[in-house]
Amino acid sequence: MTDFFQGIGKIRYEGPQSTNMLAFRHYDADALVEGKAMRDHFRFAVSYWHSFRGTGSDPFGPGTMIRPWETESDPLRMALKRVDVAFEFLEKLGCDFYCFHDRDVAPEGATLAESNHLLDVVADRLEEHQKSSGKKLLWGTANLFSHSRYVHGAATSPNVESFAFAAAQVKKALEVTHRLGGAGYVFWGGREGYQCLWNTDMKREVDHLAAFMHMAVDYAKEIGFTGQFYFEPKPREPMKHQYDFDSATCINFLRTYGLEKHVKMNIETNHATLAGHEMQHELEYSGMQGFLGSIDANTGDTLVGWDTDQFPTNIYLTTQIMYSILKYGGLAPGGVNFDAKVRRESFEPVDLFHAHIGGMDAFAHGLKIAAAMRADGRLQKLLDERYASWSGPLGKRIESGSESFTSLEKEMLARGESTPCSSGRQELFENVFNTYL
Ligand code: XLS
Ligand code: NI
Ligand code: NI
Repeated sequence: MTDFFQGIGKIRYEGPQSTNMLAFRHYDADALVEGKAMRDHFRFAVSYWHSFRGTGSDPFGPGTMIRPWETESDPLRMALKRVDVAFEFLEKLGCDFYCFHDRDVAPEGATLAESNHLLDVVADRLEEHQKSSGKKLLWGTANLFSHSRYVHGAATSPNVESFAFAAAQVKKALEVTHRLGGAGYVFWGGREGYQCLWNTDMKREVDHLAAFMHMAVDYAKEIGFTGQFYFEPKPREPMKHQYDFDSATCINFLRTYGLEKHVKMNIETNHATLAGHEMQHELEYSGMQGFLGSIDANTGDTLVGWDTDQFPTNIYLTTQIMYSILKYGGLAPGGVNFDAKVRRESFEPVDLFHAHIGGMDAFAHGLKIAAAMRADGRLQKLLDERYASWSGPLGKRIESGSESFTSLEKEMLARGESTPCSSGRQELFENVFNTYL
C-alpha cells in the first residue's frame, strides 16, 4: 500500500476503555447488533468532495489544508494520484464505501467530450482500486452547480442548453456509477431554486426538473443500472429557496410527477436543521411514507446559520437517528455517508482520521443505545399507553375505516362527553430516554 498518511496504521477497534484516539471505541465492524453486523447497519461512506477536494476556504479567506500529496501540476495526473490517496485512507480507516461527484474525481475539460474522456481515465483507476481493496461506491452524482453554465440552475435553468448539457453530464455520471457498481445515484438540487420570484417561472422550472429526473430513470433502465435513486432535500443555500426544500416537499414532488417508485430520500442532518426540522423529524416523515433511503451524516452549529457540514459527535443525535433507522428496517442499499468536512482550523491530514473515527464511533455508540432501547421496550410501552384508547373497539373501527361523521355523532350523542385526556408526560419520556445514555 502507498503511505501518504505517514505514521498512521490501520485503525482498529479497541473498546470503550481505550485511550488511543486513533482507534475505535464503539465501531466494531463485525460485531452483531440485532443480529446484523455493524458494518451492514451503517455502510459508512467517505465523501470524496469534502475529504479529498476540500481546501478549507470560506467566504473570508482561502484554503488552509495541508495535503502533502497535492504536488502534480497536471490536473489529470493529480486526479489519479488523489485516487491512490483516497483508497489508502479508506483502507486505513476501515470504511467500506465512498461517494463522489463526477467533477470531484476528475477535472473538467474544455469540451464535454474531453470531460467525459478524463472521467473515463479516472474511473479506470477507481475501478482498479475497488477491485484490489474490496471498497465500494455507495452512490455517485454529478456536480451541476459549480460551472457558470449552471448559474441559474441546471434542470431548472431558463437556458435550455444548460438543461441539455446537464442531461449529458448526468448520462455520463450514470454510466460511470453503473460501471463502478454504485449502489445508488443522488440528485441534490444544487442551484435548482430561485432568488427572486419576479424573474422566475416556478411551474415551468419544477416541470423541467421532473422531466429531467424521468430521463435519468429511463436512461438507467436502458443501461441496466438498478441502483437506487435518491433526492436530497435542502431548503436554501445557495438559492434563497430550493425546490428540494424538505422531505415532505420532495415526496410531494415525486408523487405529483409519477417518480415515487423510482426515487427515495437521502436525508442530511444539517439540511434538516436549515429547514427548521430536527433530523429525527425528517427520518420519521420519510420512513413513515416508505421513502427513507440513505443519509448524509453531519451536523450544523446552532450558533452559525449556514450549512457548516460538521462531523457528527453528539450521541443524543446519533441515537435518535439510529432509533428511526432501526424502526424502518435499515438503510441498505443506502448507507451513512459523511457529507462532512474538517474545520478550516483542522488542517492536518491526521484530522481527517480524527473526524471520521469520531463520526463512526458516535454512530456505533448511538446504534448500541438505540438497540438497547428497543430491546427493553420501555419507551415503546409508554408510547403505546399514550395511544391506548385507539386500541379499544371505537378506535379500531375508525382505523379500519368503518366509521363516519354520522356514526361518530351518534356515538358521542349517546356518550355525552369524551373521557378526560391523560397527561402527555413529555418530561417522563425525555427522562427515560436519558437513562439509556
Ligand atoms: C450540499 C449537498 C451535497 C450533496 C451531493 O449541500 O449536501 O454535498 O450531498 O451533491
Ligand atoms: Ni449532502
Ligand atoms: Ni450539506
